[in-house]
Amino acid sequence: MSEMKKYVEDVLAGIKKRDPQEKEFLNTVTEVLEKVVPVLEEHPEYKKAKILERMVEPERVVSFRVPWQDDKGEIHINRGFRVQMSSAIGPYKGGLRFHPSVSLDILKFLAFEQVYKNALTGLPIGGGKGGSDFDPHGKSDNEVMHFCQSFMTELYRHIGPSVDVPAGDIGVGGREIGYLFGQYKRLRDSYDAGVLTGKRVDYWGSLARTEATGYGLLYFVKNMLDEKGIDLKGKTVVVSGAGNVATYAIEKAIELGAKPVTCSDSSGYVYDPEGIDLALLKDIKEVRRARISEYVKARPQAEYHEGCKGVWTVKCDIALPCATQGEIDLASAKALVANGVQAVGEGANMPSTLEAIAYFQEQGVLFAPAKAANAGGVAVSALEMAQNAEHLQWSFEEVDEKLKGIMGRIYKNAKENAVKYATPDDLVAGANIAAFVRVADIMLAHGLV
Ligand code: NDP
Ligand code: 2IT
Repeated sequence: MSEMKKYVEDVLAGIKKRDPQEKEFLNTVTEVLEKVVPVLEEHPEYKKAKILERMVEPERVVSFRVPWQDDKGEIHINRGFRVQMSSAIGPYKGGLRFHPSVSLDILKFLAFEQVYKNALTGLPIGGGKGGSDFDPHGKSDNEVMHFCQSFMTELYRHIGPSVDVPAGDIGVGGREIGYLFGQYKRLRDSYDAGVLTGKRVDYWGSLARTEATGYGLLYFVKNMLDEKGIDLKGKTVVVSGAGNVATYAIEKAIELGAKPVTCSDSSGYVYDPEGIDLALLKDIKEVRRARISEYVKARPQAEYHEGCKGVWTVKCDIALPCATQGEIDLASAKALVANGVQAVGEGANMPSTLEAIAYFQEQGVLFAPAKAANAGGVAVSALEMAQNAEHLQWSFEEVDEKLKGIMGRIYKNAKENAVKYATPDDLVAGANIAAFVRVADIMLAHGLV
């Protein structure tokens, strides 16, 4: 075994030994480190400076109690976290997730991913992630507000426009960002607009931020298909999720002439052979905050199936997982390949297991990895920070054009590094290497910190 392969294995073994319960974190670190062996060989200075050991240890982790009272007067205690993984390139930047599955393990995985995703955008942002095991499903606006206020009452001391800038993720959208911002502003007595991104556009939010992750995913996938001479027009697309990322991936897919036929939530999935009715989807999820099963009441030709895994058995040309981590396992990958899938674009963070990714790549499926393909959201968050700093708001078209340019550059960068260090279509290696080198070089420039 080469010296650098051994170095990577030792670092991974160290994580396993220290934090054996952190399986998701170990998965994502494994994906990155195993791919960067060729650049470690080219740059022995990284090992000498113990860059890997530093990268896998968060700069800071904050964990706190979040007490709140529901509408009936009952008291609940949730857990809040912020993982500040790396400030090498800029203030910590990354979303907040409110979901019962949130744990330190999940947030360390997401924060680690975020560092390299953010590096790929080319914008001045470090990486972090936070959230709570609070479940917003079925809560009233008043309960969500009280929870957000309590959460921010601790978080505010750890964030700021040049310190750490949270945004949304699963369970955190414009409504939650509004309540969080209101409480931050009250506690600090200062209108620091750039402390959070994903704000509503009527008070310092960026146009096209809501659309950015889904649109960016389609821009990335289009770059990948164009290079192979494959036309997105007329392609059947299977999408999972029915939240922010899925909705705007569906919107852009339709705009580009493709036909998305599914969407899902954690209860089940919808298959609409005539193509998803976007207005209906938005009405159910954004206006009514209802379950996706409602869809078939208005579209009798559509089918609703309990359980979300079945979505990957629907025949398609392109699969876009946009719900959550680990949703495509090896069995689902095999079902997709057996049905002739040509490309997979990850809108969610780490939606494919490592085995599923390996299978797609072995079978010659074009694969767009999450940290490159879903970077459009955080990229427009960084543009929101820029607009906030100059007290201006850019037009939708201006932000969308910039987003298109950024996604094109991320694709080109990942592709060039795949060609140079791996195999030409291995965008997983290409993206990881491009991001890793940027972070590592800046860490070296900052000395031992
Ligand atoms: P939303 O909360 O808006 O939507 C999440 C969707 O996924 C919902 O339909 C939800 O269903 C479903 N879902 C969530 N958890 C599970 C689960 N455990 N099993 C099955 N379905 C589930 O979140 P987003 O759209 O913002 O986020 C989706 C993914 O995209 C996440 O992986 C997130 O990290 C990633 N991402 C988000 C970005 C953003 O800007 N928002 C940027 C980049 C990546 P239900 O309502 O039933 O819970
Ligand atoms: O996973 C992600 O990139 C996000 N949830 C968006 C983070 C951000 O700061 O906009």
